[in-house]
Amino acid sequence: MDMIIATHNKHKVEEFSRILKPLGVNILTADLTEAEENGTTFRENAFIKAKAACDETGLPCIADDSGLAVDFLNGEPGVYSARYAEEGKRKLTVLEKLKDVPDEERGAHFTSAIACVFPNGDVLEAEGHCFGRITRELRGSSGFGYDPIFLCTEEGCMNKTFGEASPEEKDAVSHRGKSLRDFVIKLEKYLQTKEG
Ligand code: ITT
Repeated sequence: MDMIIATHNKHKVEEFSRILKPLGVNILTADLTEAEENGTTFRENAFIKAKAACDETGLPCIADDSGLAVDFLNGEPGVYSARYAEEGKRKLTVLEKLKDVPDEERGAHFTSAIACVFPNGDVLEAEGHCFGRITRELRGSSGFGYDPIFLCTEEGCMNKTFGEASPEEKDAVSHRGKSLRDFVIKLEKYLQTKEG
């Protein structure tokens, strides 16, 4: 099935296509108006983006709202991950804030909330998390955003940052890999109910 992704982040388009194509969902992009992300949770913001895109296109639209929560910073940057500190200095700001923090207190996790809105008003939602630690310096240049400072501690990508991991290694354990695989299970059930 074809589905429009409501994002202005080209890295998300790449990851969605990579993860969803083998599962039978073909991701399309559209020139969409940027929605105001004024929710207070990942879930609310994912819905806002998917609903705005569906209203604009009249087609099923899927969106991701995601971010990094650092334990020592009480969950910051969280839903503000894309707007945290100065552009170009986001990763370094996190490293600086954790400068004197010992390894065992550097825990962090990524969250990805997915919302898919259909023109008839139906909504499917899914969520995924990935756990790790904040490094002491930038490591690797793959991926995007906070990837070079996120040291994954999950089986399959253990002790590699997402900046050092291959796309396959990241997708296997990442918040977005998990949320999208869960989404596809829900989508299949939803489509079966519709047909039946
Ligand atoms: P759209 O809203 O247009 O989809 P965005 O980048 O603004 O794009 P979000 O509001 O969901 O998306 O913010 C997510 C931010 O969290 C993103 O810009 C990164 O800084 C960070 N982030 C999310 N997933 C990440 C990942 O897999 N690797 C590294 N950083 C990630």
